[in-house]
Amino acid sequence: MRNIATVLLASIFSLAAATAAFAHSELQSSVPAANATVKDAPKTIEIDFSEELNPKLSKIEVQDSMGMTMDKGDSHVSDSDAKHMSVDLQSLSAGTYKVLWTSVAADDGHKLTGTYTFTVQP
Ligand SMILES: [Cu+2]
Repeated sequence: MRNIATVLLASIFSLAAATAAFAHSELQSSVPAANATVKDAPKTIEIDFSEELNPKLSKIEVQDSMGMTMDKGDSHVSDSDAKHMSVDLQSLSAGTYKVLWTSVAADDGHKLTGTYTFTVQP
């Protein structure tokens, strides 16, 4: 009986761990896409996440190859879609840019960060 209880408890714990992992808000897709080369300089960065975001703590920043800020500092989660975040960009010339995102899941407050680059090549 004791063994069954232990196994049961173990499976409840691993289920809980799997559920918690789902609550992390991962990057699902972005425009421009990670590692993309685009002809026209984008005016915004758009990212869709796997879970609803905390709008106060989640953000996107964009830097040029020198580490200069190239976004307009207006990163925000969409009012109509809490999984969607965007930021407006200054005018980008040819070059490679780095997108740095921070997602904080609305439900459990778990934080993730990530970066990717894209290239503007008119
Ligand atoms: Cu989580």
